[in-house]
Amino acid sequence: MNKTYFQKTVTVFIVLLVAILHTVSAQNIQWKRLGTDLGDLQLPWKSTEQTSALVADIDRDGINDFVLSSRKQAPSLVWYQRKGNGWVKYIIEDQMLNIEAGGVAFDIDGDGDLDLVFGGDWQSSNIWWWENPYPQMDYHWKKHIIKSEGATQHHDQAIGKFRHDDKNQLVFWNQGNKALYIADIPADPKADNWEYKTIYQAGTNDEKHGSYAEGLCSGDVDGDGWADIIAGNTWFKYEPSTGNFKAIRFGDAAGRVAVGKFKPGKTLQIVVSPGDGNGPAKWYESTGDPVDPKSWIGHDLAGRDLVHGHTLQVADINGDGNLDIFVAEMMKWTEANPNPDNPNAEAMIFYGDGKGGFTKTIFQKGINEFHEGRLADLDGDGDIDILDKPYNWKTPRIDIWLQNGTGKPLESLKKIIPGKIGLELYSFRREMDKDLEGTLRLIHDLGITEVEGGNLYGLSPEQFKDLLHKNQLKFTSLMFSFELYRDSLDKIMALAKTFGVTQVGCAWIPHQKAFTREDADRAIALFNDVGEKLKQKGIRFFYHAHGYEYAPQADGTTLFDYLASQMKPGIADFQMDVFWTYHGGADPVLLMKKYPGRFVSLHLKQMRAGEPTGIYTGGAPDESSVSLDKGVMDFKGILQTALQTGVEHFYIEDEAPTAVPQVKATLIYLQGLIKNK
Ligand SMILES: [Ca+2]
Ligand SMILES: [Ca+2]
Ligand SMILES: [Ca+2]
Ligand SMILES: [Ca+2]
Repeated sequence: MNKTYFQKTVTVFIVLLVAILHTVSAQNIQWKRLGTDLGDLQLPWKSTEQTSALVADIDRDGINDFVLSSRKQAPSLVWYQRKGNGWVKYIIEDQMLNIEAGGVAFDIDGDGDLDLVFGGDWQSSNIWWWENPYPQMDYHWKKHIIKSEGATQHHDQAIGKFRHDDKNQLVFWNQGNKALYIADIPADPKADNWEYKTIYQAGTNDEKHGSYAEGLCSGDVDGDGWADIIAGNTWFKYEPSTGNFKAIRFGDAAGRVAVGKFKPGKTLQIVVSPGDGNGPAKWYESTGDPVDPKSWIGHDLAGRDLVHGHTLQVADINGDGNLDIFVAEMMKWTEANPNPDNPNAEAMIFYGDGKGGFTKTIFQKGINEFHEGRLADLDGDGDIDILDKPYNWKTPRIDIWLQNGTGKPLESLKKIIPGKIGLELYSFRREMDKDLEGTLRLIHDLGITEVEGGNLYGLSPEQFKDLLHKNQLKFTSLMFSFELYRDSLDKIMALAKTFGVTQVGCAWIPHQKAFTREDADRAIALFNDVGEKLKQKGIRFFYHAHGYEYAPQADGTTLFDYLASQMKPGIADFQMDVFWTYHGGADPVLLMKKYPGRFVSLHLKQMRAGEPTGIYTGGAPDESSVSLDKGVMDFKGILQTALQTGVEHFYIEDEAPTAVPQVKATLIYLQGLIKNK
């Protein structure tokens, strides 16, 4: 056997093994189909042209609902409320409006509930928004006009803070003009006809679109902390100096777009699938500066051109902490043709390995038509399900696939709010320096009982403990330096005993410039050693990562992955500071899913918009901490995943000089998460 043959054989074997492992994990998902044809849901309407589908928690009960639109025949907009194990249908728009595919759910009027934006098709110059009647869910939705003149057809909308300030804008395609427009959400959004302006004019051939310019989403492509616009095969970066958007062509063929981080690093990757047309499904990554079009390279997903791949979604479908891609073709679009245009239409799931690799699986072939299919948890059990409505194949019709049926409903956040919400004392270090006793009293008055710390402000452990006790506070976690673990573990054990804590951590691994594998190895040896000794005393050790661990390595993993693989579970685990996780370019929710049971506690710390990520210094300005209700991360999802994955303690941390009022705002936000739930 020559060497090349041997290598090839080994490679083939590994590929097969990986394929088998992936098949098994994919097969562990038993998809349970529900549908209007099976009597699980009421038909939406009589219309045979079903255009868009959105998933959103319309009634604010913490479980997703969904919205469908149609044309040709009234009603043109309905929503389905998740109730018990089924859905109840409500009509939003009883007129016939010729609503186009696309649409977006967003709190347009800022009253706390999600409103809906949809545009008209080739027969209409309109874009509308409908006002959510919450809390009267069976009330009429009032319709408002965003655009009522100009060219027709508005396939796809997105909303975000694209102009680098606190205001949100609506971005929309207008296919009749091949133009991408932006409109500030006005101070009075109920006044008809918003002002809008062109940010991009699509050419005739250079987009390589199927039928027309389409596809729109938002995401922080370059990791500068601000949401960017991704449209067709171009992404748009706002230029504050000119007020314009720089168009950066990232891909050859355009179409539906979605973004996600399929491998570690600073930038997002972009997925394209042909919507109303044919072409490849590809994912694109920037190998250098994402502002440079030449830095982008594409990778084909399906191995062939897709036919009307109108469904494109990104989510962690199998819950392994790695993002997956769902792409599906249409089966029929020609109205006059009673038979399918594309009888062998496929729906595919590409399972990501978190390192830029994908395993293709076929979800359906030649059975169901997918058009604007959506991935979301539709039944509130925490796993990703699929919502679909065909465009005009066997319509009217809705299909829902529940992952492993409806499992155990997610636990209520009441389990941790307010009782388990503690405070990292570092947040109030400025106040404690001036008035230790008064600050501890303030913490008590905020309703907090559990605290984490390490600095005793010059007091003896007994004195500090007495002071905590006097204010009904208790240390549940203590932090010490790497050097103290290395040199004086007995001291740490004595302090843990005095304060009665069962968790102790270390928040920094000493290193020069970049954090290296050698640095990690030194830490692994120490953490496993002290972890064993602490475990014998009933104390659990954790390492608190600061972001430098998430830098991508040559093999597509991170040194955090390495730490997690080498530190022994139950002996040396982790505390997640969600700020530093995000700052290092990782996703707190995906990371908790990837390493369930390894995070013993969380630092609840929010990041302001405009703060760059994918930074490996472990340092940021104090002012970049904001209250949990502001900033870029969704703490509801983070807390829900924390509950699902076994996190035991939660400490609010706020490094800003305005920490006291911000922690107060954070506590109000957390109370809001359990209101009416
Ligand atoms: Ca609203
Ligand atoms: Ca950006
Ligand atoms: Ca996955
Ligand atoms: Ca589910």
